[in-house]
Amino acid sequence: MKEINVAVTGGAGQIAYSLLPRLISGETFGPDTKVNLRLIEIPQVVDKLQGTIMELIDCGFEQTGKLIATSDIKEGVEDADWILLVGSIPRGIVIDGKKIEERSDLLKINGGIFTDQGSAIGELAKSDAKILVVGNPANTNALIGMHSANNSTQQWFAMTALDANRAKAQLAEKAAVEISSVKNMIIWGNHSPTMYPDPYNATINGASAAEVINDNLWLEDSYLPLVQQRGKAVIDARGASSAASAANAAIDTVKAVINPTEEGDCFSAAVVSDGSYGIPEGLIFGFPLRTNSNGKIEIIQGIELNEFAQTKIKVTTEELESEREAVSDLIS
Ligand code: NAX
Repeated sequence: MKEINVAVTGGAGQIAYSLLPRLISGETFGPDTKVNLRLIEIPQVVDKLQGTIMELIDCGFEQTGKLIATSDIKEGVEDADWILLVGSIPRGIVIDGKKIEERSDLLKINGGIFTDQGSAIGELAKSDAKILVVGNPANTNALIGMHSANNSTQQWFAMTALDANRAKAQLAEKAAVEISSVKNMIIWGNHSPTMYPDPYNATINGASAAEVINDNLWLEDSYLPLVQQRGKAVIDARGASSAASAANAAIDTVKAVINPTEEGDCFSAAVVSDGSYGIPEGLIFGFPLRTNSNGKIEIIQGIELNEFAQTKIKVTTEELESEREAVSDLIS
């Protein structure tokens, strides 16, 4: 069997609990790949990972390689092929007596984590490593990590696949079709309530989803907020943030990156902007992506953006620019 090394931060968190078995079961990297898994946690929590490792062993998957738990990011990411940065400090945590509520404070605190993790990845992970940032604020954490890594052959992504899956599911429900009929779902911009899930370029059985649904009022006034606020709705109902669906979206992203994209479809993730669609270069921005047959990831060009789309994309771009400004000292 081929062997790969996969590192996951936030290994004791709730997303990781759903994610880890699926990384070592053959489902994600294929039945012929043995996965060596490094679970990375903060020192206060790292011992708990021994229990997780026992459970992973007890799953009995033949694709399971060496399992380790560590609080040392360098040990975790050395020679890693894939790094899933799931761990981050949540909003509402109390640090030095102060409750962290402001997005700018959250950006700075997580920024500190992602500079260290980024430089370890840049120095020690494989030269063709792929890095998926799940921990929020995901786009700007990825921006900081990528700058600190300073390794142009590695590739950074921030996760918007959960938003895309949510966006597809709502279109399928409204149109009363199977979810597999919905393709080409693009999440433009930030993984935040300013994201733009694009119903005009999404397709249902090959036709524009907006035309099939034929109800622009619903699309613009109900559908958009429904998708943008879905994370909050899950928290309100469950008393905890999305975990199984977030883990599933991380698996979907890895599979989308390592397998060629079907003709007429795309996948959603945020990557560094090369100026496509007028998005300022260097921002980590949600674009329509495809993986070519040679494994190269490309931003799909030539997607038409109507006036409504342009207004929404402007808002999410401005938010990402202000996040970049808030962490400018970490990326200069
Ligand atoms: P949990 O709080 O259950 O777990 C996070 C874990 O990360 C904790 O065990 C913590 O000890 C660990 N951690 C913190 N700092 C670390 C560091 N420096 N190194 C290693 N581990 C560290 O959160 P969970 O529900 O698993 O969510 C994880 C992150 O995903 C959060 O930031 C959350 O906001 C984000 N999400 C992102 C989504 C997306 O679509 N991009 C959707 C789901 C989720 O909200």
